[in-house]
Amino acid sequence: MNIINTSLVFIFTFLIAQLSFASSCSVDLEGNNMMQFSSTSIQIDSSCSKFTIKFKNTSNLDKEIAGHNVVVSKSSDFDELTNLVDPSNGMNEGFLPSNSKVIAKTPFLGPNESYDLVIDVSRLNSGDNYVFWCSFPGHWGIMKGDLNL
Ligand SMILES: [Cu+2]
Repeated sequence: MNIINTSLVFIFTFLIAQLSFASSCSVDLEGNNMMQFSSTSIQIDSSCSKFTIKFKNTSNLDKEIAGHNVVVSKSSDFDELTNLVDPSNGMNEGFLPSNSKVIAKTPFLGPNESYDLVIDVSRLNSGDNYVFWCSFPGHWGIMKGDLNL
């Protein structure tokens, strides 16, 4: 009987640990009508192997006029990457060419569209500073936040 009780406690503790682990490896993020993200800072727990930004565009503007997306890069690569933004690269690419300095990105989203952006945490170093930003022309001056491990 004692063994069974001990086993149940162990299994229960394990399940709770899994649940809290899962909840800490994702965050909800919205982009709105005012060209603002709902958060300006994202902290990733180093125990996460993958981290998901659950992004939703709550704006009512068509994505061709003012779509929103999320790009993750090092802070030090931000200027170089924003200079590469060109609509000829397409909405699905966030107007960005293929570039190894882009750690993760979503397509541009229109009203009420959402996208789960999965970040490979092994690509982040705890000593470096990262940013998440919207690569729609004119947006990243405001739509930019810090992301750290
Ligand atoms: Cu935007």
